[in-house]
Amino acid sequence: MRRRFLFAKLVIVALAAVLFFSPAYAKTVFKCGTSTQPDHIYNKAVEKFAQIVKDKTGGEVEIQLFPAAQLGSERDMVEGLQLGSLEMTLTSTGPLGNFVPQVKLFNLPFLFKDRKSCYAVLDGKTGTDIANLFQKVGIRSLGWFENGFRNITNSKRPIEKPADLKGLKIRVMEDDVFILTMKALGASPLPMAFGELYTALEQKTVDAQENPLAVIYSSRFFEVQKYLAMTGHFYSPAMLLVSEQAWKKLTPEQQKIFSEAAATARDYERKLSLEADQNLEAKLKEAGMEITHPDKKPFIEAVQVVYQNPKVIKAIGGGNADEGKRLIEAAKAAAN
Ligand code: EAX
Repeated sequence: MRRRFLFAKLVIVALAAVLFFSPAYAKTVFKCGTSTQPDHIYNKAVEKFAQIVKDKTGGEVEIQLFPAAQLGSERDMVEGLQLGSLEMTLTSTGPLGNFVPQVKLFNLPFLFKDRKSCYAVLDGKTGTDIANLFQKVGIRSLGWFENGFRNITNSKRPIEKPADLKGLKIRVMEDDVFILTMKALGASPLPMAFGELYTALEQKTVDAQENPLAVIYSSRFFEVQKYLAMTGHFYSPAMLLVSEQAWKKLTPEQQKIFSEAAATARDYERKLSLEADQNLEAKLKEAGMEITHPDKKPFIEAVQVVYQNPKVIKAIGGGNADEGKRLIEAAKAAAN
């Protein structure tokens, strides 16, 4: 009798041990960092992604969101993915050209005329081929999300034409395509991490910055910038990225869930981004901003030099100028 009891006890202990150590029950926790404030569309998208992953994996995989550059700048976070010290990030393309130069294609000014043409190129062959290049640098792309069309704010004067930008110190993201574009428009660009931007505007280290309305609003730049010009000069995509080291820890089934959840979260975020563009102009006006709608033609003409810059063309081609030209022409054709 006693022996049988002991046997039953052993079976229970053994079963518990199997359950505890089996990978199916070991909970996987991934951190996902972003640079923007908690109520920005990036974070709503990551929350959506996390919820789908949690539901579909039966709680086996948990995604923890860290917004507002708590885990570092966008560049720091992408480096963290390579090192394996961070599992995920949703980032603008600002720092990405330093890892995969072909991404600079999507940093070109006035490349896309509307959202439809953006999505056609990003979700089509060109965008998919470029996204796949991240695997060569230890990163897995889960697709193109959206930051949005960027507009210029400043504390000095209303902007109606490129000449109004003359001499304005404008913060740009850390990529030469952004620097060259602002120089071509006559402004004085200063690359800087996003996390330092509010203070730099407040202390007048810079006069101006440029971002989509969703960022301008959620980061409360209207408190330190009087003028907003709806230039839409860059379409700024975003990418949901996973460290290759973290990706390999997932089962094939979990990887499939990640890819599907990312597609749903992407569509959701693009919808929020469109709504932000439709609603936030009025809110920023209410918050005291003076808004102008410049004629885009002289801006488009002024930035053509960026398209002709040999360094930019070569980088876009991954070191090959002919390939760079081909990619630019293909994107332009698809975008119009
Ligand atoms: O990704 O750095 C920037 O201006 C970005 O638009 C922002 O961090 C969102």
